[in-house]
Amino acid sequence: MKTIKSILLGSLFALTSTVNAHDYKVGELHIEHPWSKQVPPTSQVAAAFFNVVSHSNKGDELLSATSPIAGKTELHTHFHENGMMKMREVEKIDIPAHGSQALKPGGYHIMFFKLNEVPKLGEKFPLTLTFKHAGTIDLEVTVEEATYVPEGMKEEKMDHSQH
Ligand SMILES: [Cu+2]
Repeated sequence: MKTIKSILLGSLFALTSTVNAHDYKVGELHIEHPWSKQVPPTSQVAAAFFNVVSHSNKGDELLSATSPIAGKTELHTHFHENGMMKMREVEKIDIPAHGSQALKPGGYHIMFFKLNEVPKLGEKFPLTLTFKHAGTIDLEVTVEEATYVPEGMKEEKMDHSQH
């Protein structure tokens, strides 16, 4: 009975694009549900998030990201300064051996500038990631609602009005 229920649930999720989690594999890295937070149609910036799970014996590094939607794409982190949340570019994002690294609102993220097109809710857009050891992978980022909270972050309450 449990199996049937799972299958039914599975097909239900497959039909509903906005809650359809999708995973990618590059080398020994799994990239879980790349997503972007919906932004206003006039926005000049957007951000993308995902979880990276490593099954490798050695650490890796996310070195760069590119997307046709943006004139410029950077790896970013958030930090607190004088009670304000700010962000800055980082050279790389470490992926620990046999561990995971979450890109999420309020933490590491992919930042898109000079948008050629503003991604709309329910759409997907291409993103290319390059890792030091695992290499390069093309994936698709799903645009989620502004209120979307990823798995594993639902218990956290944080202000991430920027992204
Ligand atoms: Cu940023």
